[in-house]
Amino acid sequence: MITMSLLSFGLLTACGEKEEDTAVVTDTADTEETDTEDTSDTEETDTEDTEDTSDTEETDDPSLIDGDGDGFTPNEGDCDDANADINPGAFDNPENDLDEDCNGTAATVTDFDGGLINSSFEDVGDAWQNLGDTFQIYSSSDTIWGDDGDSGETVAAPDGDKFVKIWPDAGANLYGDESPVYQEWFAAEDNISDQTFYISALGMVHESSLLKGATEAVVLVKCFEIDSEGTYTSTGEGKSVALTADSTTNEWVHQSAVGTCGPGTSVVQAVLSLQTPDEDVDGNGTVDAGESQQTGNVYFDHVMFGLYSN
Ligand SMILES: [Ca+2]
Ligand SMILES: [Ca+2]
Ligand SMILES: [Ca+2]
Ligand SMILES: [Ca+2]
Repeated sequence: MITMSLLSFGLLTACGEKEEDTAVVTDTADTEETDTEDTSDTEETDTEDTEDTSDTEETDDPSLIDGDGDGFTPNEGDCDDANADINPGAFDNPENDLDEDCNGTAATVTDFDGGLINSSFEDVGDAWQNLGDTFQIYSSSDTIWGDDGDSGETVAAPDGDKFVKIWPDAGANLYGDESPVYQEWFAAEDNISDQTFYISALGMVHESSLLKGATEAVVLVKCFEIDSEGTYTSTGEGKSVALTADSTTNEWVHQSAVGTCGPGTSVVQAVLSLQTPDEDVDGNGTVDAGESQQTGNVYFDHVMFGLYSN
């Protein structure tokens, strides 16, 4: 009996404790209520805050979200928010029928008074000028070799069997350290002033080209006004993203540039060029005035040049 009583007592106590526990829980519930009430005030404030941020949440509107991370929302003129290469700040490549800059028109390159060229150098003829003896057309080989032809490294021409090779030559550097070849058009009436021109080409700095450092293979649009004494003054220029000797890939790389010729322009040039920065050629530890690389070469093929419209 005693045991039973004890057990009952134990059970009762346990129940009592449980009740007490529950009571405690209820208490906490009370406190929670109070807490909730308390915090609900803050929540109201939070809600106000959320209303503020809800402005950002309203950006659930796709036209206000920069979906492709190119810096422009559709509302800001991104006409393809799933393609980061297409936005109002992009360059509109005139060779692909795409309106990359979202101005409503796909840019084009067109002829102007017979000025359009599209040269694979299969028929280079006398169309391209050179300054001094700065370029050579490879006509019999479809491969590129080092200067002495003994590097063992060869790269095929993009197609066909000709391309242009350019290298520095004493007296050939019309524009500082450039060694250019070019085609040149003179204004008929005023058809060149205030026009934008486009040049593109495949370019290459081959590892066997003997070039070093920041040496560049570039394509340029150059515009000039020529005075009565025949002096050329620049009225505009466009330069490609350069291929450098440091980033030699041994592959043909597409590069392009646009240049707008200002008022008074009387000549526009399509230029393919090798540019060499000043360099310590003699190894005396300093770069002396006029000291630059005088060896090496770059290659170009598939040049397109004409009027740029967008
Ligand atoms: Ca975008
Ligand atoms: Ca885009
Ligand atoms: Ca385009
Ligand atoms: Ca466009």
